[in-house]
Amino acid sequence: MENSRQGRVESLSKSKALDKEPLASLDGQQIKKLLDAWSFSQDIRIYDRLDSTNKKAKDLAKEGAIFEGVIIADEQTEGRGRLGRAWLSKKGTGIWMSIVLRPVFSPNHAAKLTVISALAVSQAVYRLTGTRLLIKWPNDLVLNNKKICGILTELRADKEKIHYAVVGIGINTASQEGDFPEDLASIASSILIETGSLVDRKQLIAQILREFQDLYSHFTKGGDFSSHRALYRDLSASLGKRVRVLGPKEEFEGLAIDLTDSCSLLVRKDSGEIEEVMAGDVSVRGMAGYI
Ligand code: BT5
Repeated sequence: MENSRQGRVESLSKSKALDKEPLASLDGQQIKKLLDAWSFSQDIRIYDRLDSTNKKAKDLAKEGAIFEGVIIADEQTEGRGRLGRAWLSKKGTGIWMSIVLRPVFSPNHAAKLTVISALAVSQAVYRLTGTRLLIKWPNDLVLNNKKICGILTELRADKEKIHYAVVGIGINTASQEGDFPEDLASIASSILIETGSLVDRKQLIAQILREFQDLYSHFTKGGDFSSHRALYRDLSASLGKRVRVLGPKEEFEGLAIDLTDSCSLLVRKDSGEIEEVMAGDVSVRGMAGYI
């Protein structure tokens, strides 16, 4: 499987890549045709422009207007990252999508959704382009030390039950150097900039949903997360690196040594003490820059 690179990538000169294929001209039927009959991928809704696919997904899920499904936009005017940060989502330059799920597992496992999504994106990009995106804990995918993809998982849940989960995935596929403002230019990039290849967004969306479904059902049906964890370790850009953890209350440095089964990062401080860092309201920076 690892070698089944699908030749659907068109190598284009950067100027030619300006003719981006219009995502909005696709209808969900075309993506569905690439997929088998899985519950959440049977309801695929594509918009020209939304404020945020996560916001739309949450509104629809809350109203009961969508059970499980996928919301995609060609452009977001108010794309969101974690902690209210903004996510740049220019028209036609990437994949901005949110998956609505109704997981039956406990909210304690919610962080696994972000890991499953990160694995799905990395696997899908690899299958289509032969390029490996690495995972920067907890929710970034990087290539050549630049951020290519960010994931935002949001839940409506009480103590025992998740009412719905929305997994937002943003991937810069076709952004060009000039698309990023100054503050992002040193940390952000796209598949096109880094590889010179323009990946077909429709194919990539379908492949991500396929990978996601496999990884998700492996966990929900068998309760097994060990293979996800092993894959995550292989793809990690964080493990074995010195990191600075920026939490709401404290900041510290140490060596990122492992990922736990509940998707926390274990960091060994210089004192030898091991700290378990939970995803959520922390940021992690490498000592030599972003990674
Ligand atoms: C994330 O947050 O990385 C999660 C991003 C999730 C975006 C998707 S798009 C579809 C769905 N709908 C939404 O509204 N959101 C989701 P965080 O770890 O907080 O990182 C945010 C930071 O990444 C920003 O503060 C910038 O520094 C940087 N950033 C913003 N836009 C970027 C881009 N297009 N590419 C790379 N980095 C970016």
